[in-house]
Amino acid sequence: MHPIIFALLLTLAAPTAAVAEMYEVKMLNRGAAGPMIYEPDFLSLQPGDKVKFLNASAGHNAVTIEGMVPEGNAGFKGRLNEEIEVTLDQEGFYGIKCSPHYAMGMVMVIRVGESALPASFVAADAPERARKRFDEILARNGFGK
Ligand SMILES: [Cu+2]
Repeated sequence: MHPIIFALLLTLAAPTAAVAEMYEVKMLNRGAAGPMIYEPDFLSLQPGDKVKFLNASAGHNAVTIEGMVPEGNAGFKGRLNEEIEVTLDQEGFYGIKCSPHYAMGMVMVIRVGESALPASFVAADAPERARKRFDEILARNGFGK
């Protein structure tokens, strides 16, 4: 057999490695579900997948919320108008807020892996409107009380 064809067959036979996915989240002044919103507001990822936050409207950012990241995780902090791109390697739930619009309920949830919703995530301190949106997002995705 020609060596090049042989090499090609070997490549085809090799098991396909898990390819990291890239997800995009729009930061919006107004979305289909209301004002000051991430679209989508929930993502379920595999460890190693990436998320990029897009400036669909100006004046937003994406920051992990204290007490709403997996144990020992440093989280991330995008600057205002920064289209931050993050790789999420650690399994668990991540609560994300827009700093200027946290009190208006601009939050989202990312689940990495197959982990269950930790009680600490539900108990973490959040402004009333943010908490209400968290509850709604979690319930809609099967993590309700
Ligand atoms: Cu915002």
